[in-house]
Amino acid sequence: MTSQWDGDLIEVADEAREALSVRRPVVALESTIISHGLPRPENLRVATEVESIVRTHGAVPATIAILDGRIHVGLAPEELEQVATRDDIVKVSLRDIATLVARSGSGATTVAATSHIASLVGIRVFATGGLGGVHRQARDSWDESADLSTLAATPMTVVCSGVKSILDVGATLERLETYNVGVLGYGTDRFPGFYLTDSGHPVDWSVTSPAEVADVMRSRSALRVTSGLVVANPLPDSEQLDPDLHDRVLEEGLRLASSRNVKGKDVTPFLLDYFHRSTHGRSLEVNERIILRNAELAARIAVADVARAADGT
Ligand code: PSU
Ligand code: MN
Repeated sequence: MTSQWDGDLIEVADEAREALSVRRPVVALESTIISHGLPRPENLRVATEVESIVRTHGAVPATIAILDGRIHVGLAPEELEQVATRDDIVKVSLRDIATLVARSGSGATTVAATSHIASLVGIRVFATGGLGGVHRQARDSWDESADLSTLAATPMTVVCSGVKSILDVGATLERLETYNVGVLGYGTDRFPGFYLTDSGHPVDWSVTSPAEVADVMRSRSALRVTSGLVVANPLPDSEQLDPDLHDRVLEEGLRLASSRNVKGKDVTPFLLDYFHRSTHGRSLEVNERIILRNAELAARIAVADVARAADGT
């Protein structure tokens, strides 16, 4: 593959580079979830397990992060450990990448930043837990994640379990529609509610196999649809967080965030941490399950996508 990116800025790990050059399946993974979305030390264990589940299902994992001014696509084990343990890792959205690189800083990439970099190097599938979205009270705060506007312009297939209930799910779905981001329910016609199986909102399209997702990806490419595609993968009912516990903790967390005047990019990490502590780790277990299931599905979609391309069908 001819490199269309600056090799001084972006370092694609050997395994991912080789896979991309011979069109073997690769799955991008974000790093904000490791540095800011999960507590230590579980974060490193989960990040490692996520990579291994991608491998088990036939794809090469490429976790994306910025270390000392270099953008890494695919991390060696000690680099993954740095992302999970260093205190100077900042949360990096797409707008921050260039500044951080120019200053030789280190950061963990959000869905927006990860999608942009992954797309630049030719990766088509990305797994995460939950997408950023429109915050509650966005009418006053204007807080809407750049994940949405980035997916408007980035042809990435993102496997996630919807958006966290700390957000305004209905408004987020409306914005995804405005931005031409496709949404497919995987085995469901309901949009998942991250910790909960069903957010209470429907989706227009549902699919039941990785091959079906690959078909949609192929049609989108052929039609030059350059926006993203969200594959919304719900937890089975039996594995979701207890809905009563969920509603209670959510209400308390939102009240605390507002009384402590938590704002901007700190809101999501604050509420996630509140959830993990207030459910005594139960939300963390559910969160882990979600990420692992999404990594598995993303690997199977990447495999199907490559198989479709090889068929030429
Ligand atoms: N949702 C989660 N866990 C996370 C995030 C979202 O359940 O860790 C992270 C992702 O990296 C996402 C980012 O891209 O938060 C969105 O942050 P913001 O709302 O500041 O754009
Ligand atoms: Mn925000």
